[in-house]
Amino acid sequence: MKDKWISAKERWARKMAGQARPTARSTDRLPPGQREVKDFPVLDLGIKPRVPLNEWRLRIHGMVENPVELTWEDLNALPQFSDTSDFHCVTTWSRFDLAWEGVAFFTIAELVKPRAEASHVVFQSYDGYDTNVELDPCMDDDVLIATKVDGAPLPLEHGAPARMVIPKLYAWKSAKFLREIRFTDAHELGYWEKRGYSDTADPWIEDRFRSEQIPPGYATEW
Ligand SMILES: Nc1nc2c(c(=O)[nH]1)N[C@H]1C(S)=C(S)[C@@H](COP(=O)(O)O)O[C@H]1N2
Ligand SMILES: [Mo]
Repeated sequence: MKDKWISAKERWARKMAGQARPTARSTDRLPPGQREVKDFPVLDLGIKPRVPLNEWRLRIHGMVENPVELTWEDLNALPQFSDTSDFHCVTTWSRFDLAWEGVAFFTIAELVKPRAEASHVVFQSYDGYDTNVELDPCMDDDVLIATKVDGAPLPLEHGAPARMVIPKLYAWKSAKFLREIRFTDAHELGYWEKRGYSDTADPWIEDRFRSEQIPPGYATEW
C-alpha cells in the first residue's frame, strides 16, 4: 500500500517537473462511443444538498489505521494538488481539460493509512448517492478530492463543497457532495452499480454495464 501512494506521488512530481514522457493521447483522446462537449453538463439525482461549511465534515474510515473526520479547515490545510484532466460521462459526453484543485487521493491515503486488506473504496455523498471503486484506480496520480474547478470554488451543481474526481473512470464514479470515504475488503455496490452499471467503469473499453443485459425494471441514467 505504502509503495503505491509513494509511486503515485512520484509520478505526479515527475509530471509536474516536466520530465515525464509526454502522453500521446491526441489521436485516442476521445474514448469509443463518446462525443466532445464544450459546456460542463450537470448530472445527478436532482438533490443538491447545501451543507454550511462550518457543519461540513468528511469522514474517512473503514479498513484504515488512522480514521479521521475532517472539517473544511482540516481539508484545506492538507497539501494542495492541481491537475487538468478529461471527464467522460457514460451518457456519452466527454468534457476535455477541466482544471481541478484540491487534495490528492494519495495524500488522503498517506493520512489514514489503508490496511493491507483494503481492496475497495465506497464514496458516500450528502445527497444519498454512493459509488464503489477498486482501490487501485483511486491511487492513480490524477485522482483528487476537488474543491475548485477552472480557478473558482466548485459550484453547487458540480458537487460543492468537495467532490471526488477519478478522470480515468466514467464520471458516475466521481462522487459529488462528498461526505464519507470508506475503505473495505468487500465488494459492495453503489447507487448506479446496483442498477447494472460496471464496477470497473473503464471508458477506453466501453466498460459501461456489469453485463450486456441491464436487469429488467432498473432505471438507467439516460
Ligand atoms: N453525489 C452525487 N455524485 C454524483 C452523482 C450524483 O447523482 N450524486 N452523479 C454522478 C454522475 S452519473 C455523473 S455523470 C457525474 C456528473 O458530474 P457533473 O454533474 O459535475 O458533470 O457525477 C457523478 N457523481
Ligand atoms: Mo453519469
